[in-house]
Amino acid sequence: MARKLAVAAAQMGPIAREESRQSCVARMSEMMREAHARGAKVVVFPELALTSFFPRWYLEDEAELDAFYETEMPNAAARPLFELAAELGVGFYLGYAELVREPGGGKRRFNTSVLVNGRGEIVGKYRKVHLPGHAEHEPWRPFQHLEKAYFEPGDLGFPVFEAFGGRMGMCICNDRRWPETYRVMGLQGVELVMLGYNTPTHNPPVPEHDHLMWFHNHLSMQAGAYQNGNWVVGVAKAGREEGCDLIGQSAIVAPTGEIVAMAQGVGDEVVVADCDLDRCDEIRRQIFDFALHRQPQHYGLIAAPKE
Ligand code: CDT
Repeated sequence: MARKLAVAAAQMGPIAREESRQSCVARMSEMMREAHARGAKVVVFPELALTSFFPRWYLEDEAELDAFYETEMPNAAARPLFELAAELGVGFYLGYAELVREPGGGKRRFNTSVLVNGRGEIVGKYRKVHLPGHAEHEPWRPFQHLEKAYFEPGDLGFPVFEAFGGRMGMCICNDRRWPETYRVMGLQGVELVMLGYNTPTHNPPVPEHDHLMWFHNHLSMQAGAYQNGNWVVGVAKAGREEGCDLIGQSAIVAPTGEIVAMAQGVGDEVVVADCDLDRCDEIRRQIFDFALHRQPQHYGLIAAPKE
């Protein structure tokens, strides 16, 4: 019998700098209700879904920066989403900025996602490994991409989690462009990779690639799905956010690399697809049988430390 999991990609339109977390959670709750009504068992929300994409701003005031982070999850603002999940029996993936206060007074900052089950319990956590952008203020840019200043690389690796009747994995935005992301989870038998993203349509260092942003988005996710034989659910925060255009194109990609469902616009939008987790075997057995065909003795450079 096929292991079909109905998954919803819950794309979000822009979040204004002044928009409250309560408002974001209300928007997500409405989409969760729609996803549930359409049969979904798990809902994937974007990266940094509780705030505007604040790495676009150079923030010198630490208190101003801290205000974009969550120090616990669920917290008061997010709890209604967790409660709704439990009420409906629907799980979700949620991206947010995480601030960890250390005993000595230090602060650690991560770009984080959690996987929540249909009882409203956190069953998995991931911290973004590949942080794009720059660490210093670069005033020549029309907008900043200060993820390297505002986060440290994730320290949890790429774990996979038994949930929703299968093996679930997570990554975040820029991670989706890196083959290692999917392969490390593929080697753990991941069947469905969830990810959220905020991708500007304009990349200031290489504007000649601007017309390729949509192509590269799908190229990365389709390659990650096919080359490892897993489903990929990629969900955008999209549209014109504080004057910065973000791509949409939230998509559900089959292990064959085919896009089976895609958002039509750049606003709040729910896309649902039945993902048969057993289809991973089509690729894993017939094309990329890791046990039979991989030749890791030739792959040493991939995992060698950086020079
Ligand atoms: N949020 C995030 O990681 N955004 C980056 C922008 C890089 S520009 C090519 C992304 O990979 O989409």
